[in-house]
Amino acid sequence: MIQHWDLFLAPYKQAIDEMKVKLKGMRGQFKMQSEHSPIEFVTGRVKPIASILDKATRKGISLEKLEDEMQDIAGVRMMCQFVDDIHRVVEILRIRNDFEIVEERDYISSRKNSGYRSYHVVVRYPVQTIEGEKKILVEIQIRTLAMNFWATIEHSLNYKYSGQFPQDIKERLVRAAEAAYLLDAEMSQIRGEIQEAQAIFSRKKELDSN
Ligand code: 0O2
Repeated sequence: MIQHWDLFLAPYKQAIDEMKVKLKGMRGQFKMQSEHSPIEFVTGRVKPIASILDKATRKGISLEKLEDEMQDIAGVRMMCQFVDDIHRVVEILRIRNDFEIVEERDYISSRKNSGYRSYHVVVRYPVQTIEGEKKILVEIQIRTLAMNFWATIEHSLNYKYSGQFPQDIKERLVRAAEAAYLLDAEMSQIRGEIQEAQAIFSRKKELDSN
């Protein structure tokens, strides 16, 4: 069984490794042009087997249909400083031709009831294997640092309480999501100031290292 999973998950791992290199590369290109990078950092993971099985049961997906019906076995996260950066990143993803966009889910314009905000882009990414090309579904989640902070904390609590939050925790999480929303809004208001400071700081670092 383990061997079967290793074989099944190998192209997903390959897709994540390749996409991380490519998407991190975009950050380097912005830096090279001394432009603000809309991408702060990129992470990726293959969903653990236990979570795949859990989700398959929850959503009634048979194991034979995992490949076509579970869109986030391979997941990439792109973190941005500002909400506007998310839209810039999505536009850049739309013009790339190394994958095909299958679906977009905008949980920023309409957040989930939990308070979750993020922009999801599901893509079909081709990996080259010794048996030929294989197209893999990858879910790219694009979010601000504040959205990521909230989602990471909520995810751990969700695990702790198996999704059954006590009422007070649920309310606090919704309030924390509102605070994260306000933080993003405030940061967007002073975006010009922040970027000017960051440009001065990176020029100074460059001068110091010469
Ligand atoms: P993990 O551990 O991140 O892999 P569903 O799973 O039913 O909510 P669906 O149809 O798979 O939804 O698509 P969706 O909601 O676009 O993407 C699911 C993924 O988005 C989740 O994966 C999380 O990563 C993230 N997500 C969605 N809603 C929430 C939320 O309320 N809180 C947090 N913290 N993350 C969320 P998994 O499989 O849940 O988990």
